[in-house]
Amino acid sequence: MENIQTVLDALGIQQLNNGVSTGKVHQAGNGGILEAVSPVDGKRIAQANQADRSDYDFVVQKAVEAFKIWKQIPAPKRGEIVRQMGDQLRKFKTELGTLVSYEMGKSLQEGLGEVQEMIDICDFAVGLSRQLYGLSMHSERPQHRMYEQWHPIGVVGIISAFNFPVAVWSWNAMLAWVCGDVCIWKPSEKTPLTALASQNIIKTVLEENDVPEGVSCILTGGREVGAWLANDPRIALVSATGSTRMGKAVGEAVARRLGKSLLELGGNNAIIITPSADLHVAIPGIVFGAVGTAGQRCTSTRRIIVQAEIYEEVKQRLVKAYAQLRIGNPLDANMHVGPLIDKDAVSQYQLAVEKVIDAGGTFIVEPQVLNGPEFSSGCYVAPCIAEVQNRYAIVQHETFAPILYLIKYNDMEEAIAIQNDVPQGLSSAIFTLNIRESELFLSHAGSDCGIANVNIGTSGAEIGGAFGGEKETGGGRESGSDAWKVYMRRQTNTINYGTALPLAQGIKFEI
Ligand code: UN1
Repeated sequence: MENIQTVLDALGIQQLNNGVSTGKVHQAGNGGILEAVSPVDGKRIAQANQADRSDYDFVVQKAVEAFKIWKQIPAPKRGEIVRQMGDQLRKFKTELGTLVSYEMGKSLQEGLGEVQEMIDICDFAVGLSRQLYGLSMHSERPQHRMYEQWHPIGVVGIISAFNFPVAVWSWNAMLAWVCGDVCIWKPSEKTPLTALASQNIIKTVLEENDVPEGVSCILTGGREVGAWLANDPRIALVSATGSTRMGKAVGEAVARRLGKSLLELGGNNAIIITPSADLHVAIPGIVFGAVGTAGQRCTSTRRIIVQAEIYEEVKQRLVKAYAQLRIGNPLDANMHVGPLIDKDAVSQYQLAVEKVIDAGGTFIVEPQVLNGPEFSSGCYVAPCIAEVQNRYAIVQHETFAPILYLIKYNDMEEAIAIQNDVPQGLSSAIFTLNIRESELFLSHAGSDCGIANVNIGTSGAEIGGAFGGEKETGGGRESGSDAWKVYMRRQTNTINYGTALPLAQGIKFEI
């Protein structure tokens, strides 16, 4: 593919890439070769030399040293450097968006959208660099002043997933940098090239601003690199995005050493469709949520909970909408749905389909693994819909594939109970024009998720809000609002500007 070669050249990606970077030194790791294969056409794109333990220790040492310098640079000055990174990302938006699409398999539109999220978080972080506010309190003692301030926390380990191979890093790194932290990124082993390309894009900014070596590090590699980060007391915060299984392993290891973790894990996101729903808005919302990124977002719509009176109509409309879907090369703007990430994901899709049937579910849009020359990678599957019961074990489980479950409800309390009755708690939505229903859904008696939307779907969150969820989703929040606080340590300060030493709580102590 000639076009892809041009993109790789522009992004500095070669046939064999240095998989270890301190921001200044980009070197081959000693951990063996990591192959990047495109799910679009099954072709090997390029490879990287991944990190072994000695590379890991080399990088962590650089990061620890860099933190000593970086934390002393004023936050707005760090923000200025992040601003320049945003400008670089603007320049390379088309190339990086195209590589995201080719290496990961999401549509080009979504690949470009992902780079846009990176640009947006840079802008957000620049503003934030002047707004790392603490509170001041009134002391109970005369001539005393109390306030809290936020200090940089240290080295941040970022473990990201293949589905948002670069945006999730930027949500973490851009905030961490303005907060005064340094970052070590372990990208998904399924998408190393977009990570190395992102580092190449910001490299000139690091150089031109004399940013200390170690502020922006990359360690490509598999699960063991994540485990090293999780177990290492030198890593102050481990931010991990991915499966609940991975998050539990990371969370346990970090907790064992009483470190800090930010976990953003699986979702099992539902949309409630009430009788007053505007179906012209709801149907595209459902379909985009369920088939966008081939159902591989953590916010993908997995369950539709429909009121009995309109159940048949919604079902028919969904069947009709699914019949229009075009599946194929995601770089072709005419396609709605690209491939799954790899053949293993296809097996998971097939396994889930079997489990749905075994449990008693009925497919109303049939599942299928697609064959033929345009699907030669073996990673393309048909988005499907099954009528199920919420209690089925497979429905309780997050399958990273475009399988949509249809569930019937009678009254609103039942709908909310079904929505909440899964182990995960990331994103949720309701389509209604009834203010009582929407307010109930948003109330403490409503959705138990970190994200609850009205008249929009479950995916496609903006960076300005805090992103994450409850229960097995891990409880962490990334991106907007006050998510920055997890990247800093809080310090409470009490200052006595008087001539006496009154004690708190009125305690008398005289010597
Ligand atoms: C993810 O799938 O890990 O809300 C993140 C969305 C995106 C982020 C998804 N902005 O769909």
